[in-house]
This record gives sequence, C-alpha cells and structure tokens, in this order.
Amino acid sequence: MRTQVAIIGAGPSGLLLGQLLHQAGIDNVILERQSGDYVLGRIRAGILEQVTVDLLREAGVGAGVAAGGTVHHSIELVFGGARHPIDVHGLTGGRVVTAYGQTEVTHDLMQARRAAGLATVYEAADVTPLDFDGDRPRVSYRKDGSAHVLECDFIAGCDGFHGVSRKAVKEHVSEYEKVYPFGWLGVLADVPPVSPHAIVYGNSERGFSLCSMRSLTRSRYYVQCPLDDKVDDWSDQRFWDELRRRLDPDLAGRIVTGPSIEKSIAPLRSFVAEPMRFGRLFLAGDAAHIVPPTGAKGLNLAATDVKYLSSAMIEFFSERSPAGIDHYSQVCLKRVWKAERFSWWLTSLMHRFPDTDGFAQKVQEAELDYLVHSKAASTALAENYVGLPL
Ligand code: FAS
Ligand code: PHB
Repeated sequence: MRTQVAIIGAGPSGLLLGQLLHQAGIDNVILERQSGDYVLGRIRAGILEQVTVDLLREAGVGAGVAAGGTVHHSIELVFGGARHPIDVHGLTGGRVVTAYGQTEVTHDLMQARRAAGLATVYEAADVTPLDFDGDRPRVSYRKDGSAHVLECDFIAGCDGFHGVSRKAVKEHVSEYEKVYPFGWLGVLADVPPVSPHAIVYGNSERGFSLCSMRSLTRSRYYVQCPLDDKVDDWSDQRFWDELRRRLDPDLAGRIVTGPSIEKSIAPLRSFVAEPMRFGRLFLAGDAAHIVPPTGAKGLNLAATDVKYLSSAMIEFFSERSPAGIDHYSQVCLKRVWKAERFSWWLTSLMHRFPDTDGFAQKVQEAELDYLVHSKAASTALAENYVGLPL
C-alpha cells in the first residue's frame, strides 16, 4: 500500500492532521494500535484555546464545538477560604477558552474521517517506522496476523508519550523531564457543573482541586492525591467529601454530587523531546512533549504542532518547498517551551508539595495574593491561559 503521509496514532493529533491534509488534497493513512472504541473511551482534556477551536473549524469539524462547547470568559482561584475571579476575557482584549471534551473532539474527527472514506487501520500491531532518514520512508505493521508495509513520503509520529515513534529515534533525542510528587484523581459524573462559566482551581491546605465540565449536564472534577493512591481507595462519597473540603464554603455547598461514570488517577509530568523532526519522520503532540494538565495545554499544544506540520507538508507537496518542514521543529519548540513554563508555574502555584518548608509555603501564599491583586500578574496568567498567539 502507498500514501503520501503515514500517520501513527489516531488520537487528536493524528486525526486532526489527517483531516487538515485531506482538506488540502493530500492522501494519508492512519495506523492505530487500539480499537476506535478504546480511543474514544479515554477521558482526558476539557479546555480548548481559540486557536484549537479555529483549527477544528478549518478541518471541517467545527459544528460540534460550536453547538456543544461552553465559552468561558473567566477562571476562578480558590485559596484561603475565598474565591478570586480572573477576568480572562477583559485582561486579554476579548479572548476566551471553550469547555469541550477531548472525547467529543476525537468523536467529531473520527466521524469526519469516516464520512470522507479515509483509511484508518485500527488494532494495527507492531507498527514500525522505517527508512525515514532517506526519501523513501515506510511503515511496517501487522493486522489480523498478516504483515503489511505502507510506503509513503512522510511519517507523522502522533502516537503519544508511550508510542513507538520517539523510541525509534531515541539515540538522536535530547529529553528534558520533571516528574511531580503527586497525581490527579479525576471523576466524571452526569451532574450539573457547580461553576458552568468558569473553571475553578483550588489550593487548600489539603491540596489542589479543580471544578470543570463537559456540558451543562456533565461535570469533571479533580483532587490532588498521593502517587501511591489507587482508584479503589476512593469511593465516590470519599471523593465528594474531599472535594468539598478543598473549596470555599459557598461553592462546597452548591456541589451537586452523583455516581461517577469514570474515575482515574493520572500522574503529572513535564517532558520535552528535542528535536521533533528526523529526516522524513516528524513527532507531534504527546509523542514529543507532556505538560501537567493544570494549565490545560496538552491537547492545545498537540493542535498547534499539527497546524505547523500540516502547513509544512502542504507547502512541500504544493510548492516542492522544504522550508516549512526544515523549520518545523524549531517553530514548535518555541511554543512548546512557553507552554511547559506556564504549566510548570501554575502547577507549582496551585499544589501542595510534600517537601515544602515553611518559608516556601509562605512564598506560595504571597504569590497567590499578589496574583489576584495585581493587574499585571493576572494579565500574564490570562494571556497564557487563553493561549499565546501563533
Ligand atoms: P494521544 O496519547 O491522545 O494519542 C496517541 C494515539 O497513538 C493513541 O490513540 C494510542 O493508542 C496510539 N498509539 C500509541 N502507540 C502506538 C503504536 N505503537 N502504534 C500505533 N498507535 C499507537 N490535556 C489537557 O489539556 N487537559 C487534561 O485534563 C488532560 N488530562 C489528561 C489525562 C491523561 C490520563 C493523559 C494521558 C493525558 C491528559 N491530557 C490532558 C493530555 C492529553 O489530552 C494529550 O495532550 C492529548 O491526548 C494529546 O493527543 P495525542 O498527541 O494525539 O496523543
Ligand atoms: C478538564 O476539564 O479536564 C480540565 C480543565 C482544566 C484543566 C485541566 C483539565 O486545567
């Protein structure tokens, strides 16, 4: 089989890249290790920057987020028993974020890909990128016990943090990593969100908490938990009680509880692999970088990687110009590192660290107090939260 671009991974990065390339008349095939249902079953991101919403529209899948997304003009920080609004819209000259789940984004992209009759090989085993240091790259894989080779012009490694693409170039990659000494216990429940128009980030002496949503009838909540906690340690009742303890009394009193439909613990890390291009192989999204979810940047960074990569490939195929692909890694990493900094900063500010001494705790409290009372500091938070300009 032959295609112009072989895409490894059918998460948001791979599906969005496939859609943008298809819109430009560039043939592509996606090879995905899991089943489509398995990919859709993963509960992950929930907040889209405007750049991402615009990209979904450009990819021809903007209808879902336009109909089902909830626009947020502000966020709220809860600490010291009080809630502090940050007017993101006002501080950034009218920019906003949209609450719309990664699951829904993935569903919309899958539906568009199916409707366009594009090739996606689910449950592809032993996917292996080959010969990408020359101009005739290939990807081998197994499907239903048979061996296959996909010949192509480019390979896009959109296979996430645990994928095969970065592993294929491990001797050429510089890795930068920070692992955090806690995780996030997340609960999804079909109850109305306690704060439908502002994501609430809490820092209490018991730890971090987050009140988010997927729709006006489905909520997403998180509490910081020790890394050695297990999901089975947390009954729904224990989760709701702990979440309430970490919020201000007014908000705690308004939480609508209900049975969890998903409950999971995610570890937090900051990670960057440099560079992101190796001959005809390109890394995009979580295959190249990971951020702690505090800044809601993971999915959005994946989207902007894909914006840069699709533009570079379209330029190559339409003008035979290598300029975009030659600058891909450098352009992406400039944006990636700014998102890594912001996500590390907000994580450091909003979580309780087991090894924090008295002085560091006082400094954290002073920084929170300064942040919500300084227009300059709030503006810096707001402009990073809505996403820096491309
Ligand atoms: P993905 O990991 O989503 O997709 C990679 C795809 O490649 C998967 O479908 C995988 O099955 C496939 N694959 C892997 N190896 C393969 C192989 N060898 N062959 C073929 N296919 C292979 N971001 C936020 O902004 N907010 C959040 O709250 C948030 N929560 C998260 C919680 C968890 C548990 C995780 C893991 C991530 C979270 N993220 C969050 C980040 C997340 O949203 C990612 O940024 C986003 O999924 C990135 O998309 P992809 O780059 O497509 O990677
Ligand atoms: C989510 O809705 O899952 C979410 C929202 C904001 C974040 C992280 C996750 O910072």
